[in-house]
Amino acid sequence: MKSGFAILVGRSNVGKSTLLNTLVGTKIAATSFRAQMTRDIIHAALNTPEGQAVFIDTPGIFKDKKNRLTGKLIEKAKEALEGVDVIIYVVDPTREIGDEERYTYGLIRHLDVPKILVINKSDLHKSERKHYEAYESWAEDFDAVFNLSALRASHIEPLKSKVIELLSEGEPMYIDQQITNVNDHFWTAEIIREKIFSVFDKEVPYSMTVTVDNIEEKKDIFVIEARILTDQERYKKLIIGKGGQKIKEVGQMARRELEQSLNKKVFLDLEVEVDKHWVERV
Ligand SMILES: Nc1nc2c(ncn2[C@@H]2O[C@H](COP(=O)(O)OP(=O)(O)OP(=O)(O)O)[C@@H](O)[C@H]2O)c(=O)[nH]1
Ligand SMILES: [Mg+2]
Repeated sequence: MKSGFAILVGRSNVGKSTLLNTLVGTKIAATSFRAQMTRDIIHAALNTPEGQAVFIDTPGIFKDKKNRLTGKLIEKAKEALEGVDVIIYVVDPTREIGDEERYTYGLIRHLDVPKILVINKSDLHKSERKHYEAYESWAEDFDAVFNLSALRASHIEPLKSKVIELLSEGEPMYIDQQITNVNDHFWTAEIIREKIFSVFDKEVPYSMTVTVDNIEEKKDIFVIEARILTDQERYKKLIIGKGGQKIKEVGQMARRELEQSLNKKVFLDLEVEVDKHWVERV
């Protein structure tokens, strides 16, 4: 049987997490139209008759903002590259190849591991994918190139087959029903954080984290206790909103998605706290 790790790397927002979810057919990683959604290394295993590929989602490389969070995320992505069997380098053809892309490519270029180039967002009109040819001209540095849409799940099968083909023989890493390193608390927190990314703009998404303290399954309802931790009192006020309007909106969006996935009613107890040290724990 084939077995191994295939890592998804690239700039922030190119669609790595969307691709991870599409590859395994279930939502494991949170996604957002805002940069820097992913902050952790997330595994999702794909089992096929030929073997198992464990896809690794990583924080996107983001060079515009110099802050502690960004520095930590880049370090995590770099560390995750160690010991992988295949690199899937994901690019967004709507964005120009600039310093950030060259820096990102520089992280993997020298690695002696099979590399696949994924030019994502093929569902968008050609006129939006202005830089397609520029990325495609890198083809000779890669073992394979795929033009696909992670969002629409189009042209995904050839990528799966290629990854499996590039893996060596070995035992599967994830067995029984387990396909991910993500536990219920983490996953629930990510869904809530995803909703905060979609409700708030500017600095709020980058000034907070979510932690789930308790998940209790009762006969016909899940009772979930979670906290949003944020840097400053003024962000706490923004997150709560006038008369609690904003936090209510976040809570409702998260609850709806959680109920759908868990197939059960959810009571979500969501609090906001100031914690200046949350970044240290990322
Ligand atoms: N049109 C289109 N949009 C896509 C596609 N794949 C991802 N997106 C969108 O691109 C945005 C970023 O997607 P993510 O999957 O969160 O990107 P990421 O690379 O994981 O981002 P970070 O976690 O910040 O590094 C979201 O709005 C997605 O819906 C695609 O194939 N087509
Ligand atoms: Mg991501």
